[in-house]
Parts: sequence; structure tokens; C-alpha cells
Amino acid sequence: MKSKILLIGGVGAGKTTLKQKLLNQSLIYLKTQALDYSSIFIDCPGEYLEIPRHYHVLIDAGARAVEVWALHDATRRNCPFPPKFATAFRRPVIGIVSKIDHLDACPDIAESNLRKAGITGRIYHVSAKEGSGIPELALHMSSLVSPNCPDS
Ligand SMILES: Nc1nc2c(ncn2[C@@H]2O[C@H](COP(=O)(O)OP(=O)(O)OP(=O)(O)O)[C@@H](O)[C@H]2O)c(=O)[nH]1
Ligand SMILES: [Mg+2]
Repeated sequence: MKSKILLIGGVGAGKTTLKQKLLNQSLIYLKTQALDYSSIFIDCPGEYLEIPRHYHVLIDAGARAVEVWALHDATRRNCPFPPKFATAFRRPVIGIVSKIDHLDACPDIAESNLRKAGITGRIYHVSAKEGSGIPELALHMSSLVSPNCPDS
């Protein structure tokens, strides 16, 4: 069923933390070791984006998603996405600049990198830690998936 949201992004971009926040779970650091399917999200290790021979895993997972969420850590200056990577997916891809609360955050660089990655749609700026931008993203999530859908 194509009802899940695929989270992609570099190592430590904040994918799992964002997932926990949107699902009202406790924010507990847990390194993602493999593709992790739950009712709403497909979470994956950042290595799948950072190591090109794993790209096909992300693209395959995208085929099972209703939308792809591409996260870029606002504290990261170099872009983990290859140019126009978003165009490899046959699903809509939105951008998310994460960790905007951080003292070293530079959201403009992250947003510019996401545009270079081929994202033409909306880019949300969020902090899972402090909650900014989360209500808007939660609303968008609800428009994609059933709010009654249980998740782990
Ligand atoms: N300051 C700040 N730190 C955050 C935020 N979101 C996540 N982090 C921290 O960033 C680190 C990595 O977060 P994860 O959610 O595990 O990142 P990930 O993208 O799932 O990483 P992988 O599973 O390795 O691909 C953790 O130490 C989090 O606490 C945020 O909004 N603000
Ligand atoms: Mg993770």
C-alpha cells in the first residue's frame, strides 16, 4: 500500500527524531541500522544516501511511499544529496531543513542545497527539539496518511 512517507537524509540529519516527534513519542536517540517500516513512515539509515551504491534501496523504497521527505541538517554545510536526486523518485519530494534551533544552524545553505537536489516543492524548516515548524508538518502528514493509523 502506497500510504507511507519515506524519510531520506544524511547520517544524523534527524530523520528518526523527527519521526518520533510527529508521532508524539519520547525523543530517544536510536541509530537506524536498516530500513525501518512502520505504519506511517519508512525510516532509513543515512548511509543509504551517503554511499552511492545504496541509492537503489532508497529509490525502491520510494516506490512504496506516497511522498518522500528529504531532510537536510541545518548545521551541515555540504550537501549529502547528489544534484537533482529528487528527480529519481516517481513520487512527490518535499524538503525539510532540520535542527533550526541549533546555534550553528544555517537554514539558507540547507535550503539552497535542497533546491540543488531537485526539490521544487515546499521546504519546511523544523526543530524536533524545540517544536518549531512541527505543527505545519504534522498537518501536512495528516493530509497524506490516516490520522488513526497506529504506529510504533
Ligand atoms: N539540536 C537539535 N538536535 C537534533 C534535532 N533533531 C535531531 N537532533 C539530534 O541529531 C542527532 C541525530 O538524530 P537522528 O534522529 O538519530 O538522525 P537520523 O537522521 O535518524 O540518523 P541516522 O539514523 O544515523 O541516519 C541526535 O543526537 C539528535 O538528538 C533537532 O531538532 N535539534
Ligand atoms: Mg535514524
